[in-house]
Amino acid sequence: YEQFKGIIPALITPYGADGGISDSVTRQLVRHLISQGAAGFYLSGSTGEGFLQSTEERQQLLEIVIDEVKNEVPVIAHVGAMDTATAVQLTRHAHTAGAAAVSAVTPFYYKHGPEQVMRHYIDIVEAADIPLIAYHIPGLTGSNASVDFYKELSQVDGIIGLKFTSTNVFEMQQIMDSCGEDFLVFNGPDEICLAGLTMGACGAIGSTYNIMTAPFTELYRLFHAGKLEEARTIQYEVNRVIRELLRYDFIAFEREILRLQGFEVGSPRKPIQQLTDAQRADIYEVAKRFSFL
Ligand code: NGF
Repeated sequence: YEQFKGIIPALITPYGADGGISDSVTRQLVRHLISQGAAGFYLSGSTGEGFLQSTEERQQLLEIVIDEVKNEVPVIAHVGAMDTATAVQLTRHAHTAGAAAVSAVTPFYYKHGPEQVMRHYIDIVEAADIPLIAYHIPGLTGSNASVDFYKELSQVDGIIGLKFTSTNVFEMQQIMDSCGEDFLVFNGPDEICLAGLTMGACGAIGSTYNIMTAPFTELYRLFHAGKLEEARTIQYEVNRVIRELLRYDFIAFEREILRLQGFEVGSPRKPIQQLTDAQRADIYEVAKRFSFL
């Protein structure tokens, strides 16, 4: 699974004037991000607003991206859903469409025990011949899946890794230590990308790579070249932007930066924050200060 490494944007989903997925802007954005160093794409996750889209839309987006990317970089389809049936349906489609892998958050809203969560993942992985990357994001799902749970999960055929979105780097390291070297762990929180790589993450999947692909790609390169101080300087720089981003909903903020850069990605779907003119003006100042324009 050498192909899964590097900096992978959790793609913002571009919407057109009619509110649907924009074919042309999606292609434009994906091309641009590849030119900045994107090592793959992660679709319809939190950043991609997968939970605010219909099953058909999630499938449509995947088809557009795969068609545009061809085989240049791997495309990971997030198929996570509250219900197993939808996740299975999306997995079968992702396989047919030619995705490199699928990924799924732990099922949310209802409180399930570990056996049910395990069953959910096994049903997904058995649905089609495509590798699965589990997704731990307790801040949003409320999941309390433990290190031991992931150890067991890593032994299931076809489950190749975990996207770990928590700033608990010790827990991340414990998962890596328990699951073995072949189990891929992706860093989730972009603000600690370097910390995650240092602990052994194979790469990083995150939202701010939609707007800062190039510096993070350089951070990744420097880390692997053993230039830790230079990598740290970049992490500090990007974190100054993330600090500004965290004053807003991250999706609203990133969409506005992309719009200012000429990508008409549209507004996020409600109830995600809709920016006021004053907020747009503020983000414009941030964009200027941090040389996005
Ligand atoms: O939004 C969160 C919540 N995390 C994202 C990312 O891990 C989610 C992270 O990039 C993701 O990849 C996805 O599924 O779309 C943050 O937005 C970033 O580090 C700024 O805090 O924790």
